[in-house]
Amino acid sequence: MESLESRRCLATVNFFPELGMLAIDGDGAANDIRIRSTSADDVRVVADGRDYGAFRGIETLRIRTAGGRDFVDVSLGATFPYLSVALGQGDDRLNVTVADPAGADPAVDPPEPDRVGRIRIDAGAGDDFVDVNLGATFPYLSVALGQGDDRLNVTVADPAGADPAVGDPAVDPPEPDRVGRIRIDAGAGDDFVKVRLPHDRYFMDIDMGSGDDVLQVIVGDRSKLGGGR
Ligand SMILES: [Ca+2]
Ligand SMILES: [Ca+2]
Repeated sequence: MESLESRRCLATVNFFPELGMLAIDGDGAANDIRIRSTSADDVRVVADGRDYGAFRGIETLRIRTAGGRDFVDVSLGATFPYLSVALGQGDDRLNVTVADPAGADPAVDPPEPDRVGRIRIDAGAGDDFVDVNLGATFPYLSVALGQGDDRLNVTVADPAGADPAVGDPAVDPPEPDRVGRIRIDAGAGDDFVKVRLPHDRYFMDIDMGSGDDVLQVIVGDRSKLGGGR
């Protein structure tokens, strides 16, 4: 009987073409959501073991896993502007990887609105583990870890091609849309937050909240840092 109960755990996947929104809603049990771009436009969804195939024309991807110990893995090659993940209660695990578009050179191809840009993560209550790996041209990341002893890793890749941190300002003037913004609210609990950035041209707003917290911010891992603007 118990195995029957657990097999009932099934996320709901709805695509609203008029809104360009793909909404994935978990239930109170442990959901397993895996999302992967299969080409420049297609996003494939596997939820609780069921393959929903590929979706095209997504502008907003909204994932809500509700209670339970949920696992969410999102790996994208940058195809739409808005990603929102709410993990709800429970000790959840979230991996988000958003690569820069293939061959993207931020000096030649500034970020365009048709790529993954704004990312909002709300881990909710529970001891959550959130791992975020971003390409260098993302514009906005907001993470709220909520209550619980949470762990967050954020890594931003080195820019492909010309490095805006060391570019020639005369040829390649700094532009606001090349600088990402990162907001982190760690909430209550004993949290561990680690942020790795390739250069210092990101706006950072970090509130560790109450609890016995650890914050590590590593800017640049090579001596090229400080190459001037
Ligand atoms: Ca759930
Ligand atoms: Ca949670």
